[in-house]
Amino acid sequence: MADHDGSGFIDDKELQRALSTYSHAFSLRTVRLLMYLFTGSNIYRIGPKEFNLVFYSLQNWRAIFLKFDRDNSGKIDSSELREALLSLGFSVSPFVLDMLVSKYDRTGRRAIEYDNFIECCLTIKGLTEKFKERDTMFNGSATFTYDMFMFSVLPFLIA
Ligand SMILES: [Ca+2]
Repeated sequence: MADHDGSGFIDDKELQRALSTYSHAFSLRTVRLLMYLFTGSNIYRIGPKEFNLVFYSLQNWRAIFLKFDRDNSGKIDSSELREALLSLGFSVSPFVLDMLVSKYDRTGRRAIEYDNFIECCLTIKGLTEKFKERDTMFNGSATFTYDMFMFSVLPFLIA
């Protein structure tokens, strides 16, 4: 059903439509970020197997969102985000946490809505993985050439 044009693949707009009817509206940016993380490429096209993986991973993110929205406000504030990230194994400094809330809050109320929460977590997860690939001593420090750095970071900026 999600394969609207019957091509045998799901493109970014088809995925956006499929996921948005399920529970919430997703921005094309979040959808593309999901596709990038599941395919490792910037070709916005997935098959049935990846479609299932994306679908179930979103259910997982939804559960995390609901669990850490402690006050049931429908949004994740700074302390809720800190706990959610910690539970995922990401220990960010107060400075980074503050930057995340200002960047992903589109409401102006220092709180992050569902779609932006997913976008935020996917970005943190993806960037942390890129960093860890280079943190060979596991001491929180990594060496990048300029090129490697750009290759690691750019997909998250322009997904
Ligand atoms: Ca909340």
